[in-house]
Amino acid sequence: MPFARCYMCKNACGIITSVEGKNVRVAPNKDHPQPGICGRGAAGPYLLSHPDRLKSPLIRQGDTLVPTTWDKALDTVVKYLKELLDQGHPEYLAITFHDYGKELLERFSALYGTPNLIGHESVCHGPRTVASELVLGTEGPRSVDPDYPNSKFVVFIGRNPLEGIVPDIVRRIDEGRKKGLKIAVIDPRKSAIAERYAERWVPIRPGTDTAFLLGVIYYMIRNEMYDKDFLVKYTNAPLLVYEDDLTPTGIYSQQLLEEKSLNGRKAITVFSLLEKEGEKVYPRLQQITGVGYDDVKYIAENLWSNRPASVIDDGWHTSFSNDSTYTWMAAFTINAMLGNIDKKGGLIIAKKAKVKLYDKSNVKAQRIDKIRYPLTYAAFQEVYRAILTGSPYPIKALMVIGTNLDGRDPDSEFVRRALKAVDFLAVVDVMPSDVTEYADVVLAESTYLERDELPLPVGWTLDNWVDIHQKTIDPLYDTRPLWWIMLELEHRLGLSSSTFKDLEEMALKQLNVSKEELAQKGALRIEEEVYEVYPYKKPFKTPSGRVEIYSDTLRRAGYYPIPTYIEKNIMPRANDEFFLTTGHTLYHTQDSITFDIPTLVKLAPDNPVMISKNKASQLGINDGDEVEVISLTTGQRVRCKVKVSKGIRDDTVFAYFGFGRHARGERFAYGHGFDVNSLISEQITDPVSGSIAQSLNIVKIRTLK
Ligand SMILES: Nc1nc2c(c(=O)[nH]1)N[C@H]1C(S)=C(S)[C@@H](COP(=O)(O)OP(=O)(O)OC[C@H]3O[C@@H](n4cnc5c(=O)[nH]c(N)nc54)[C@H](O)[C@@H]3O)O[C@H]1N2
Ligand SMILES: Nc1nc2c(c(=O)[nH]1)N[C@H]1C(S)=C(S)[C@@H](COP(=O)(O)OP(=O)(O)OC[C@H]3O[C@@H](n4cnc5c(=O)[nH]c(N)nc54)[C@H](O)[C@@H]3O)O[C@H]1N2
Ligand code: SF4
Ligand SMILES: [Mo]
Repeated sequence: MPFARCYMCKNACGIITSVEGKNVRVAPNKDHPQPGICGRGAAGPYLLSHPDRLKSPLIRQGDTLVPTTWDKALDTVVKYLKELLDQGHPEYLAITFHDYGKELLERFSALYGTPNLIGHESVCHGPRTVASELVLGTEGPRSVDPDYPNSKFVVFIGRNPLEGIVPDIVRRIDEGRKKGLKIAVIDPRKSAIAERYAERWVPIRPGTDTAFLLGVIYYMIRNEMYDKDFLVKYTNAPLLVYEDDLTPTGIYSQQLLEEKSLNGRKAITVFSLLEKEGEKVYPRLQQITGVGYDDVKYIAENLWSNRPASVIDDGWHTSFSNDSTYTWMAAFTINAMLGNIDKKGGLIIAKKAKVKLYDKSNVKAQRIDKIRYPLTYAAFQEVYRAILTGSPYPIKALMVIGTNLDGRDPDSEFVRRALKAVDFLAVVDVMPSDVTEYADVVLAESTYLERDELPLPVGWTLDNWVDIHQKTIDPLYDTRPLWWIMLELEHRLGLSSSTFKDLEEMALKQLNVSKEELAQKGALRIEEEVYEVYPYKKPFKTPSGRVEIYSDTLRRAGYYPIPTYIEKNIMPRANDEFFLTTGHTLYHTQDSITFDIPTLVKLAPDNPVMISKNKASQLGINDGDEVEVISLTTGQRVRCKVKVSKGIRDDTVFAYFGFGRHARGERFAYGHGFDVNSLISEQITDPVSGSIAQSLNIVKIRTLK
């Protein structure tokens, strides 16, 4: 029976598949370190016979897309890409994707010579990832994770693992709870985890987490709740910086809290500077965050008394505010103050291998989003702007691989304008999406049950595992896997003559596993220590090798170098105005194929806007009423139903994202719910990570009576 990864979302959990008669079945692989399966995964085999699926490549003929051959589809793409190469501007091609295919796309971009492989992160984990790069020298949410099974106290900030799930993370949290793990949740809405698992729900005002965490830091410093040894030895908390321009002196003090004169200038330790940042907001904490000192005390004291088996979770979807990078710098700083890094029950730096499928890069130009946001992980809105304005340089061709831009990114009108305006658009997908409607060429991918893939490191483990993905059946239609498509493009552009086997060998070598053994077991663990490696045996991959609470990288890029709260001028100003917040539902995957699967549509058919009981009664709104929601930031409006709830702040409304599909090719999805991203501006960003401040948008709710 084939070992496979589930690709009903991008978590790639381990499954085993089988064929029984005409049916393909999927089941959890219990021997995999990250076993599937959730409801969305269980619905996966339906894709094979889905009436809407893409069955062959398509090419644009006037207003419609018509079936074509692979030769014609690929040659059309190659012709356009060759023109850009001939003009000496490979950077005019941008490619976007969502995790899946990363290694293949990194290779293609490097060989072709475009720096503009830009993912989805500005609407997902951009802020926590830039913070984790700066402070810990690690990367995305899979590169550090709490040791939930051994933890005694975990704080989740705007994270709801019971709906934004990875089944194995839920299992690990449950394992911890059986052993007494306590949970606190900071969220404007009483999310599923706040409702079902939390001892304390902190209903914070959207966008103000940085102030809250600086309050926690201030309380901890004032009450001497910090691991002095860890901070002195392994962080730059004792680094002296000049107070006038915050440049580093290069000198580490023996004390954490110190101010003194150096070379005729005032110098201050990073830890003292941090205390001052806390002091700035502490007196106004309640006014800024809408929550109280009691919450600060509860969180600080539980973290401290359970250390090092206590942790602030490292977050996932975190693009909420205009200072979200500082939120996560503050969160990582608190973890360092607890001395929990790489400790049992604390915050673990995942010990993972990496796969890189190319040696030499032909990239010469600067990545387009890095011009405005030099430290960004990805800020794809800069690509739309470049398409529409030609500035800072033009983007003429776009390749979209397994991501649905219209549903994904803010300001749907802006996105659609750019998709219409781009000179050439190629899309690789398994289903029609909002984006395929704009495509010049659609490259129909085989579903995950019909394709082999490269061996890769397993995503959500703390230790180093590698797994394999084998196809269950041959493609039912004229579709191809992504690796085949990318290699064909390479060949036809004269960039390589590599085969799948070559890439597979490269990957196996880097992962240090044999194909035979992998094929036998499905997943293999590569022996490596998990606990107490960083920073005790190996330095952090930061410039100083320490935890960088102060970042000179930030300072040199023109940003404030330590976590600081940025004052907000965006807030509801009238009784019918609210912060709009959004998030993920259990029954659907982002803005993806699940919305077009009838069994899942039945479970979650639309997205009512959630409003507090108190506010509903003030405005005369009842549960189930239809209202108009008008965005004061994009000027767009929608109609939807209301869900009245006790579990949300009075100044905030919430709706699940991913609904309101525009593509008529998706017969079951079309017409269900509304598109929250039409109400969210692409202009309000976190200037450090370039991520969208999704929760700093104000909507007006109008009754229709
Ligand atoms: N079933 C299912 N599972 C999924 C996904 C899916 O779509 N469906 N998607 C996957 C992906 S790509 C991701 S990134 C993860 C997402 O997983 P999470 O990050 O856990 O999920 P979200 O639903 O985005 O959670 C956002 C929470 O933040 C709150 N929030 C909004 N604004 C603020 C704010 O300013 N401050 C604070 N403190 N809280 C705020 C919202 O109320 C919401 O509860 O889930 C993954 N797993
Ligand atoms: N307002 C608001 N906006 C959000 C969010 C939010 O909570 N609120 N969440 C954000 C988050 S966390 C994320 S991660 C993004 C996600 O946004 P996306 O990246 O767009 O979401 P996905 O579901 O990963 O990708 C969907 C696309 O992948 C295609 N697809 C599925 N399987 C395959 C396959 O095997 N091969 C190929 N080639 N294509 C496939 C689907 O048909 C669909 O077109 O959205 C973000 N946008
Ligand atoms: S979380 Fe669910 S849908 Fe996503 S890969 Fe795992 S089993 Fe599949
Ligand atoms: Mo995400």
